Amino acid sequence: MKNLRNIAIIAHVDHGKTTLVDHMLRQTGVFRSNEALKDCVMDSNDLERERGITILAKNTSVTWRDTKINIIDTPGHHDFGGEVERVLAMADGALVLVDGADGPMPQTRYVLQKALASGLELILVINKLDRPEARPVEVLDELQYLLLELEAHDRQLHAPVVYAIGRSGKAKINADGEWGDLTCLFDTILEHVPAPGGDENSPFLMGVSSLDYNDYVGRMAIGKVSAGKAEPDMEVFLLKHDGKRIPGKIVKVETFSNLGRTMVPSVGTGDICCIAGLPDCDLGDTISLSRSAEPVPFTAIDAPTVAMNFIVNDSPLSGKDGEFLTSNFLRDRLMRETLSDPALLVEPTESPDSLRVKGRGLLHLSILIEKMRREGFELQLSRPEIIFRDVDGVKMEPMERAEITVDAEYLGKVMELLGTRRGEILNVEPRQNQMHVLVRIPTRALIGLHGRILSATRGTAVLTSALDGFAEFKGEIPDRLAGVIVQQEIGEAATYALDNLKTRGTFFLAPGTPVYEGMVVGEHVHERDIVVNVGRKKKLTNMRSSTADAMIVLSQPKILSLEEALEYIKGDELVEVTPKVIRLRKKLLKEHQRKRAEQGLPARA
Ligand SMILES: Nc1nc2c(ncn2[C@@H]2O[C@H](COP(=O)(O)OP(=O)(O)OP(=O)(O)O)[C@@H](O)[C@H]2O)c(=O)[nH]1
Ligand SMILES: [Mg+2]
Repeated sequence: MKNLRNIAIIAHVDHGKTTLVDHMLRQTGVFRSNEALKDCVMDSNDLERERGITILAKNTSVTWRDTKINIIDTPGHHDFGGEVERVLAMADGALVLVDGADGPMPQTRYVLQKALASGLELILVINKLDRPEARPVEVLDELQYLLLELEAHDRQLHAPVVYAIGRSGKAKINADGEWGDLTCLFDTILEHVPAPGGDENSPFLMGVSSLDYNDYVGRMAIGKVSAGKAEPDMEVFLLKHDGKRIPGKIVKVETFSNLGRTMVPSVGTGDICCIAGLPDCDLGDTISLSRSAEPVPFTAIDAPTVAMNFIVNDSPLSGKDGEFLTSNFLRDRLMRETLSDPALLVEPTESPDSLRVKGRGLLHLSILIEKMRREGFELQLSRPEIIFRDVDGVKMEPMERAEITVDAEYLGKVMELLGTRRGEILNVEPRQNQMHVLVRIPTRALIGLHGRILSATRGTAVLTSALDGFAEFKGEIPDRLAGVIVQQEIGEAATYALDNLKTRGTFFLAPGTPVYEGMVVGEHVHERDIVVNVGRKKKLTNMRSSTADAMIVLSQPKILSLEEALEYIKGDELVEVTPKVIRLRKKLLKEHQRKRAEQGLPARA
C-alpha cells in the first residue's frame, strides 16, 4: 500500500518518545480540541503511569496527508529491550530520538543496533532542544559517529535529521531555522520511510509480533500483514515453529487507530493489525492462508540475563493479605505471562513450590512481581542471580556498558566502587560541569551498585546501562558487607525495644509492624548477623514510665522498596511479598537451623 508507513520510535529511557507521540496524536486531530489531555497517553497501564516509564510497546496510528502512519511507541529502559526487539519486525522505519543535552546513551546504542540489524530506514530526531544545556551540533556528531561505529549502511549514515522540542510539539529541519509544528517531521516520515512491501495478490501471510488477550476471544495476534489481506471468516493455518499446522478461522480483524482499535472488514498488505479467532497463536508463529507457505522469519531475541526463584509463600504470616497462594496459581500466572513476554522464561526446579524465572534485568522481574501483588498474589523471591553461559568450556557472563555522570568531587569514590566491582573504565571526560564515566562492567556487578553509587554521591550521580555482550567470568565481586538483625519470635515491633536496640543498626520497620522468628528486621552495624527481639515491651510498673515511653522518638525506619529489597538480600535470605507488605526473611527461620547450615551439617527436622 502506497499511502501507508510503519514506524517505531526508539531511544534511551526518558528521551521523550511517548511525549512526542502525544503531540503527533494531537497535531493530527486525534483529540477533540476541548478534550482534556493527559501527558503520555500511550503509557496507559497503572505501573507505567506511576513510574513515568513505558513498559510495553504499543501501537497507534495517525493520518497525515491521506497517508496512514502506524506508530509503535517502545520502552527505553534496558530491562524492556525485549519489547523493542520483538516489535521492530512491524516497522519499516525508525525515529531514533536522542536527548539534545544528554546525547546518545547506552540504550540508544542497543536499540540502534537492533534497528540496523532489521534494516530499517532511520530518521534522527535531536529532541528536548528547549533544555538550556542542549548541544545539538555535538549530539548529532556523536550520533553519527555511533552509526559509523555500528557499521550502518550508507542510507542510514545519511539519515535525515529533525530537531525537536517534543514536549511543545515543535520541530525544524535546519538547526538555525525557525521552530514550526510537527509538519516537517511527518513530511520527513512520508518522504524517507518506504511504504511497506509485500504482494497484495498473494495469499494472506502474517508473522505474529505481539499478543493481546481478552476474556471473550482469548488470545489475539498482532503483526504486520506481509502478503495478501485478512478478513473475518477466512479459514487460515497457524504455522508453528515446530512444523505443526493448526487450522483455524479468523473471527475479527482490527487495525490501530488513534488511541484504540477499530474493527475493519478487511486489512491489506503492509498494515498492522490485530486478529482474533486463533487462540493457540504464539509469538513468532505465522498465520497463513496456505498450509504450505514459508513462515515469516522471526528474529530470536536476546537471552535473559537474570534469574530468581518465585516461591510459594510459606512464611508464618502467609495468607493474611493475599488471595492467590498456591503453587498452581503461581505457575499458571507465570506461564500466562510468558505467552506475551518472550523475554521471560519460566522453568521448574526440584521443588514443586518454587519456579525459576528468568528475565532481562531486575526491573523486568520486579515489574512482574508488582503486577502480581496487585492482582492478589503472595510469593517469596530468592536473590537475583546472573545467568552465566558456557561457551566451549569457558564460563562467560553478561556485560553492560554503563555511563555515570557525577560531580567531580565524587569521581574518586565512584571510580573506587567501579574498580572493586570489576568495571573496566573505557573513558572519563568532563561534560557540562560534571564528569562522565564510561565503563564496561559485569551485569552481576550492577546489582546493588546503583544504590551504593547514590549513597556515595549524596544521590547526585546518574547511572544508566545497556546490555553489551558476554565476557569471560571476571571473578568474585564483593557481596553485601553488613550483617542483618534477625527477629527472635513472633510478635509486633515495639517502640521500647526498637529504642533500646537503636545502637545495633538501622531498622527496616516501624513500631506496630508484625514480625516473626527469622524475619530480617534491620541491618546490623557489624558484619555478622544478630538475633534480637524487637517485640519486647517495657514492663509497666507505673504511669510515669509509660508516659516516658510515649516520649521516645525513634529515627525513621529504612523502608525498602521491592527493587531495593531484591538487591539487598543474600543467598540465604528471601523477600516475601504480599499485596500489602514487603518483608525480608532468612530462608531458615530458626537460629539453630542456620547454625547447622553454616557448619555444613544437614538440616534436622
Ligand atoms: N525539556 C524537555 N523535556 C521533555 C521533552 N519531551 C519530553 N520531556 C520530558 O522527559 C521525560 C520523559 O518523557 P517520556 O516521553 O516519558 O520519555 P520516553 O522516552 O517515552 O521514556 P520511556 O518510554 O520510559 O523510555 C518527561 O518528564 C517529559 O516531560 C522536551 O522536549 N523537552
Ligand atoms: Mg515512553
